[in-house]
Amino acid sequence: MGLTIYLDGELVPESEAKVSVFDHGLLYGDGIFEGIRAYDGRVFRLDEHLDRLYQGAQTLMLDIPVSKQEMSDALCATCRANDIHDGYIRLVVTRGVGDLGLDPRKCPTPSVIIIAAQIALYPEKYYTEGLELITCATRRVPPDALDPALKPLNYLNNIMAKIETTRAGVPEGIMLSYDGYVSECTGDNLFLVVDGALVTPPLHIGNLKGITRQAVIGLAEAEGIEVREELFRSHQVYNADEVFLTGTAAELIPAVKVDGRSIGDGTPGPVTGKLLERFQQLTRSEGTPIYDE
Ligand code: PXG
Repeated sequence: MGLTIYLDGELVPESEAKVSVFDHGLLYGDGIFEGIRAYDGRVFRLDEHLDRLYQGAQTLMLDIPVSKQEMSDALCATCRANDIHDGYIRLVVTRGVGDLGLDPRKCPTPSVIIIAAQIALYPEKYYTEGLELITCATRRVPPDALDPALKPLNYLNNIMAKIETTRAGVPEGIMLSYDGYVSECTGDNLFLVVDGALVTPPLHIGNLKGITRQAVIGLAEAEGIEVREELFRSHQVYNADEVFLTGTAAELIPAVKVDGRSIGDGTPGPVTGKLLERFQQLTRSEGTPIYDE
């Protein structure tokens, strides 16, 4: 049985959820998206995801045809239609149907798509044993070329790096900024633990302001752990006490080997473990209710 999809104001069966070949989301990657989690019948940090989406739309001069409240209602209705309590929600806004030129003015109506599905969780051993990472040759798009605050439908920069990690036989990889500083992973933010403090690259070098990143920073501060946003290179990663990734799908995943160097003692570290536990408590203690409570 297929899913029920929200498409432009209607809930339709997956088999009828189709977009035009003239949609500029397809022709040019002109559009934006969010990946969101539901835990135990509630949507985690929905307002933050909607703020990021609507701010991206403002920058792209993309008029989302529904208000934030209507979007929130539509997203919860889509979850209910698919009986989602714990799941992964993909929210997509495309520029809509236009002609074969770039000009967005030829696309009068953006399309809104919401997919609410069961989540394909990462294997348990990622959390218990930790990941091996490589540093990718593909550099992150510089922030003066495309603002990293956007989550554009064109993810080719990240996909090029993902192809490298797959060819190297590892699940994730580190992307550097154009001038060689550590930026983030292909679909996750990156943190180091150094002498008990958390260190993560600042947003201005071109990484996404991840919702999970922000939540983890808040949790660390609440635990009395010092958090610093600073620039660093691969050397600091190789010599960190702990390394972990954050993302909506990943939550927090430890990395224990980077470019063949063991991190710390080569096993997931205690600070990562503590923050993962706190994050899992957080996801189950707040959120926008999908069902009447
Ligand atoms: N950096 C990048 C480049 C991302 O795409 C994150 C960080 C983490 O952000 P959040 O807000 O989720 O904490 C992302 C988001 C996938 C996949 O299938 C991952 C993302 C988006 C789409 C697909 O791995 N990551």
